[in-house]
Amino acid sequence: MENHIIDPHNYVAFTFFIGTMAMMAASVFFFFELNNTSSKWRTSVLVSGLITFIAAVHYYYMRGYNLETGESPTFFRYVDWILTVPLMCVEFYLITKKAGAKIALLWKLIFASLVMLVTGYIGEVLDPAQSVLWGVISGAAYFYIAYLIWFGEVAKLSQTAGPQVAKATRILAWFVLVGWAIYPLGYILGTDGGLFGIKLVQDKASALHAMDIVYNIADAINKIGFGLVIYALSRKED
Ligand SMILES: *C/C=C(C)/C=C/C=C(C)/C=C/C1=C(C)CCCC1(C)C
Repeated sequence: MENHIIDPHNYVAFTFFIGTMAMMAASVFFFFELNNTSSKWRTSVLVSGLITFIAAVHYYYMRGYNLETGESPTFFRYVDWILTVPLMCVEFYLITKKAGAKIALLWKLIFASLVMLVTGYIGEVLDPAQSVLWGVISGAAYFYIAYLIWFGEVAKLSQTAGPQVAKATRILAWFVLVGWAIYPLGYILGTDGGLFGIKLVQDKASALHAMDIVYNIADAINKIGFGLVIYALSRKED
């Protein structure tokens, strides 16, 4: 059992703590703002709040788990992602729906995100000896999602949904391309296979610490930032 007090040099515990606080604050913000959101955008802002709320609950748990065991809460990390990433797909569907997005597009995005996350979990936990292979499969699903958003159906529909939706979709596309790309970096740092056999951090404990810090930073950027883009869109267009 480790100490229950966060050492200021324990960046893993600290980022879990600050992550919890940030997700909680963001949820309160999105939920309270629902009252002054036009009915057209209310569901989208609600989903932004659900994403940060689900993360807040997981972060609260993961923070305690990490503090008590000193270990990486990988299982709950993936439970969080498997709930929140499909909700981000719902956001893309909702903002392009007015331009005619079909439910099939939503299922495509959700299916690809499940493939991305399940194969990532297999590589981290169930078959770590093949972490490079599973990482590549997960990466392919990730690129498919990025493709749909940058050049595929999401991009095309957003062009016909008015200038504000087009602009917001472009910003969200950058989140997916750059913000989401932070996660494979965490995976490369934390798994034994490293970057096609090259291990960036040799010591296993340090590698896992680096992975947790990278994932925690990525979550804050992607969940709160993503929600704020939707929020900003809801203010510009009614
Ligand atoms: C709120 C949580 C989010 C936006 C999580 C996103 C997670 C990813 C984009 C994870 C991607 C991965 C790869 C592309 C390859 C290696 C394995 C993963 C699962 C870390």
